Amino acid sequence: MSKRALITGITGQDGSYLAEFLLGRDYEVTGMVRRSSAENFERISHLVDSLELRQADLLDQLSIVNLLREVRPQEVYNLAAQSFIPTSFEQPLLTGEFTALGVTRVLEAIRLVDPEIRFYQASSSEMFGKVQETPQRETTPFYPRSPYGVAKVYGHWITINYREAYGLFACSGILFNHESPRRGREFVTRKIAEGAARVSLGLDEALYLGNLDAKRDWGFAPEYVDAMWRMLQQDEPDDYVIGTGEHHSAREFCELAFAHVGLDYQNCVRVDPRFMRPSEVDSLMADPSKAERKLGWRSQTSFGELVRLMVDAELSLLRDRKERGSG
Ligand code: NDP
Ligand code: GDR
Repeated sequence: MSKRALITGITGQDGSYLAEFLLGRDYEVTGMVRRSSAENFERISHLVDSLELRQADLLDQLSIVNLLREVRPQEVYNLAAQSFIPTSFEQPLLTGEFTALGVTRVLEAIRLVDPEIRFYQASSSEMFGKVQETPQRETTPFYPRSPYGVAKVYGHWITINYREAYGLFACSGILFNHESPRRGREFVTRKIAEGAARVSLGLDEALYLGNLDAKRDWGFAPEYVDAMWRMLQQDEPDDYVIGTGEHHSAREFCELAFAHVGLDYQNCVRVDPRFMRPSEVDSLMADPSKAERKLGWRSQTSFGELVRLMVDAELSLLRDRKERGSG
């Protein structure tokens, strides 16, 4: 019999790749979506016939309890969150409600409906913030630098607490940045990829960015959802750092992206103070050796390949749009 999985945040980048991954493994997949005046299924439009989508909201406890009662999943992947760091400075309370307390609401629902459910929490390298050691591993102390990072620390510890207090099979994946052509347009990799494509096609003159010296450990998102699934297939619940083990600056991303379309980024990129953050995370780099040892997981796509595939995806999107006469 096939397993049932519930994904919160299925309309997001990771939710769409995880749904594809689980459907490929014969799971019945239900996605939790929040009510909106206009459908927002762009990333899962190719999957909607194979999925069940149900409305519930991380802000509404009873809606999550009822959803679990109706779906009775064996695995729950909690990917829903307010995930954009600049917004967390502007809306710190709402970010806390979604990204921190939302985790407890899902855990409480599991405890009430079926404590056998296996639970995955989308934790983040942003918890390391002002890093206390390099590279960062599971035992590195946290020092978050944004309301988002603080909220994720809460989500991480409440996951561990429910594991220890109630014996839930609850895992926390501390994922470093992972990107793809499905990344939200406001995140720096997608913004650079789109900017390089637009400048090369003469649609824009320049790209405006913030701190080019920030360094991140950037991997390819479809590979990271495999790691989430592997965590829930282990004999014991645990926490894992997932990343490439390398880091690169936003400047290097620009350099490679613009070079890929035959341009020098120095002539095309301008720094705009509007995109600077009140407190920044300067540099992150994973030590993913535990995941490699215990889950048999390692990243496959190099930094250069990631940059090129993202720029190529933007170029073909813009060309398609031009052919359809819409922009
Ligand atoms: P996205 O921002 O692309 O997706 C977030 C998802 O959460 C969307 O489906 C969104 O729905 C949903 N959501 C937000 N608020 C609510 C709510 N109140 N009720 C129900 N659903 C809600 O994020 P990613 O796919 O990139 O990331 C997935 C998770 O992993 C997030 O928790 C993120 O913080 C975390 N993470 C991401 C990393 C990355 O590099 N991508 C790294 C480490 C952690 P809607 O479409 O309606 O807005
Ligand atoms: P991040 O991703 O904050 O790491 O969070 P983002 O792509 O937003 O920023 C990465 C770094 O690039 C710098 N930067 C810019 N960022 C944006 N968005 N726009 C710009 O114009 C720009 N210029 C420079 C930023 O200052 C930053 O240092 C992502 C999210 O997916 C989180 O949800 C997740 O938890 C972490 O990755 C791991």
